[in-house]
Amino acid sequence: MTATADRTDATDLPQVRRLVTEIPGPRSRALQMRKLEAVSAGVGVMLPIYVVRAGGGVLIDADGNSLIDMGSGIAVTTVGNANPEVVAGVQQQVADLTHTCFMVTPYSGYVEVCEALNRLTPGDHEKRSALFNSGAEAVENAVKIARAYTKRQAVVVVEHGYHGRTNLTMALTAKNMPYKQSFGPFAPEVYRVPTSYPFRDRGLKGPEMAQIAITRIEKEIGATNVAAIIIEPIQGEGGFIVPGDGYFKAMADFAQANGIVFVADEIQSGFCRTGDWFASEYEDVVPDLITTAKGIAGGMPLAAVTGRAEIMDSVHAGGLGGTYGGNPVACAAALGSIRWMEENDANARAKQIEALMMPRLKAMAERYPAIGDIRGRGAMIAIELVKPGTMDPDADLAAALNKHCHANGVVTLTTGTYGNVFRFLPPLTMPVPLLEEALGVLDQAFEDATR
Ligand code: PLZ
Repeated sequence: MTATADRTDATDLPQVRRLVTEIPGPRSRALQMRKLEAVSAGVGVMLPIYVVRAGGGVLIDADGNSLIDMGSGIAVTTVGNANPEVVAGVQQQVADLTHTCFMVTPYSGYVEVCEALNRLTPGDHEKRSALFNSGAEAVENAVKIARAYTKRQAVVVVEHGYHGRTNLTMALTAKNMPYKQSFGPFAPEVYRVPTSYPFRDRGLKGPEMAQIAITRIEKEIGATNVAAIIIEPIQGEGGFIVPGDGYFKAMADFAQANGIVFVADEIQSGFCRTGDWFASEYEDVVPDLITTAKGIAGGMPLAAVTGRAEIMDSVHAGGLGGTYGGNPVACAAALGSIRWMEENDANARAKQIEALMMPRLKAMAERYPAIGDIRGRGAMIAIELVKPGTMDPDADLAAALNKHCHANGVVTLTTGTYGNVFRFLPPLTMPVPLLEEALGVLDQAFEDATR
């Protein structure tokens, strides 16, 4: 652990938790008043501290508070916020040119990002990539590509899945509130089958859950009607659900045996988050298509679909695109981010974070019976909270812990269909002492909430 304990990661921000006002402080509160007057109420804010700088493992707010960042802006700033490699690439690019539209007059950064994606994603077959602006847009395009290739229409997703907020991806997303309520009608030809959720599957193993899902596909949809099966290897917004061993592989094998395009949505789990470049690798699954976003570009908006050349090339020229997809500045950020991951053994860092957190969380579970489950891999770890002695989700406790952590300078996130999962997504540049301090604050939060 010492290898990471004394690293500096080239941020000049002091790596400390330090509160100089209450949270949120007066400047943030004033900005939040303006937010209420200027920004749609539909755009919620979890913790209204207005951030002015960030790096390493901290966020600095407008009042000068320094908070520990245990969320990475929802798994985005994996390489650290304002990572120097990203900043340098962006600054150079933005001074050279900001935009041409790749579909009009191209530039090399786009091609280089696609080359990197083709090289780093699972499988050594020939691949192609296409770039977009957001995760939802990548998932939508994966569906377009799979339909064009298979000439089939049905899309299969799983319970607790999350794929975005656009119309098609709302249909693909499981949870109603807040994502879908009042926004229908949703896109047709989307079918949901069981996932593997070991904590709640009453002892059923991964392969058994896959068999239930497969039977549903065969009997209710018909395998020959299915264009794509889309699954997150570890479900993010659904509650950091790690499927039972064998589930993900069985679903991939079924898809590939039936001419169905198997799409791994690695938007949250990809790019070294779980201790592998892509979480699919854990079960040696080689997806036909893989969607990426978030961690790919150190905070700049970029997303991609990468996959088998014959599938990706089956779309007519001009069928994929968009004004900003693969913007040169976002591509420069991605190249900086990927270089940092390769040069700094990002996967080892994610594994170190897991090795530090797991025993601490297990020790807490001994003392706090509300911790029903601890799960995740690498720097994608969560605890599921229940009413002690039952399986009943305790969303109130998750909210109370979150509130305590926020008030004490640790930016934490909850997740899950039942809102009862407390998740950790630290940047891989998180200094070990800060990570330990954040866990100490969580421990105190449990003391307070369960006393
Ligand atoms: N697929 C697996 O995790 C985004 C959503 C936050 P976009 N997850 C965070 C929120 O409340 O909007 C996500 C994901 C997976 C797709 C997406 C969508 O990515 O970049 O938010 O569109």
